[in-house]
Amino acid sequence: MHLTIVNPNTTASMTHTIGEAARAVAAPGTVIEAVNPEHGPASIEGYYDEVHAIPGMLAEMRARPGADAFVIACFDDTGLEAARSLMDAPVIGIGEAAMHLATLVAGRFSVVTTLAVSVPALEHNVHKYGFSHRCGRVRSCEVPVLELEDPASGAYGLISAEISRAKTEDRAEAIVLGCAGMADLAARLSAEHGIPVIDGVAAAVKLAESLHALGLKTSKACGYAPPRPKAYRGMFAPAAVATDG
Ligand code: 5HY
Repeated sequence: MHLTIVNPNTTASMTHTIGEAARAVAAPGTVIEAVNPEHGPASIEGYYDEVHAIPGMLAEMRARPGADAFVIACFDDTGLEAARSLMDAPVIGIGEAAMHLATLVAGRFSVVTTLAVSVPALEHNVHKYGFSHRCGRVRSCEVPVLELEDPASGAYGLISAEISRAKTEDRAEAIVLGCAGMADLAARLSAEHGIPVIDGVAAAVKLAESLHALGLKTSKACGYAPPRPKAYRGMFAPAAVATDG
C-alpha cells in the first residue's frame, strides 16, 4: 500500500523524524511517503497555529489522489474531519490512533504533550473520541515543539518526569505521547517506566494498514460527504472543488 503521512507544520526536519518512525514499524509492502506543506506555521501550538496549517495540509493530500491512506502527523489531529470529507482514502490522526491503542492495553492512560497552550484542544479531542472516562489527564512538559529535537532542551528528562507524575497522580497505566516530534522517544520511555508508552505515528501506520487490508474506506453517507461545488474567492479559490469532486 502507498501511505502518505502529512506533517501539517512546515518543519522538514520534523517530517524526516516522523517518516523514519513510520518506516520503522511499517509492514513489508507498505510504501511510506512523508511530506509537509510549504505554507503555514513552523510548529502547531494551539488554535491559531492549527487553523493556519489546515489549507496547506489539505492541498498536499489533494495532490495525491492515488494514496491508499493518509496519516495526519500532528497530535491535534489537525483538520481531520475536513480531510475525511475531501479524500476518499482513509485519513487517520495520530492523536485518535494512539488513544485507541492505549485503551486496548490499559484501563487508564494519560497524555503528555508539549506546551500548556495545546492542552485544551487535546482535552476536547479526548472527549470527542469518547475517551474521557479512560484518560486520566492531558499534561504538558513545557518543551516547545521545535525544541524537542534539540538535545540541549532536556526534553527527554522533562517528558520522563511528567510520566512519573502521571503514574502516581493520575494512576496512569499507559502514556500517550502528545506530539509527533516525540515519535522517536517511545521505546526508551516505555523501557524506563515499565508501562506502555504509545507514539501516535506508529499507531496510525498500523491502523492504516489494517483498514487497507480490510478494504475499509471513509463513509461518505453524511458528515464526510464530498464538499459541494461552489465558489471559493480570493486566496482560497484553489480550494474550491469542481463538479467532478
Ligand atoms: C504536533 N504540534 O504533534 C503538535 C503537538 C502540540 O507541530 N506537531 C506540532 O504541541 O500540539
